[in-house]
Amino acid sequence: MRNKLFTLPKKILGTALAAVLLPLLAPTTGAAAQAAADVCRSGYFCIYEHSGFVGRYWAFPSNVHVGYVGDFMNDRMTSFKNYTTVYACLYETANYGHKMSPHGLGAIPPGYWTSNVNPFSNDKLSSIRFTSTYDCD
Ligand SMILES: [Ca+2]
Repeated sequence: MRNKLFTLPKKILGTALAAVLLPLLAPTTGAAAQAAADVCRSGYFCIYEHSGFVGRYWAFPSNVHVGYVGDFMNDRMTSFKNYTTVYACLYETANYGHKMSPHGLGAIPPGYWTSNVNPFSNDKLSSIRFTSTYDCD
């Protein structure tokens, strides 16, 4: 009986939190991404499924390395924006294997973006490591 009294407020709180958090976590896709002026925010490395920053989208904060970009984005990246203050190293396999060199770069500098990666890097990204130096090794 006592437990039920405490169950209700938790449920209400959980629902309220979900209502606030879910829109933040939901990826922007397709037409929604095209309509947005720029969905990538400062402090994030953003990857997009297609050229021109459209299609599936995901944003990664630079304070956490990304050992795997997730099934939703794996082997799909065609354009990206580095809106972080650090370099980003991109890899073809999970856990930082087989370094990629989009546009011949050793690392993606802070502020750099491309609307269409080179064919050797297209649809291959699986992991991302952030570093304060240009060296990805
Ligand atoms: Ca793609």
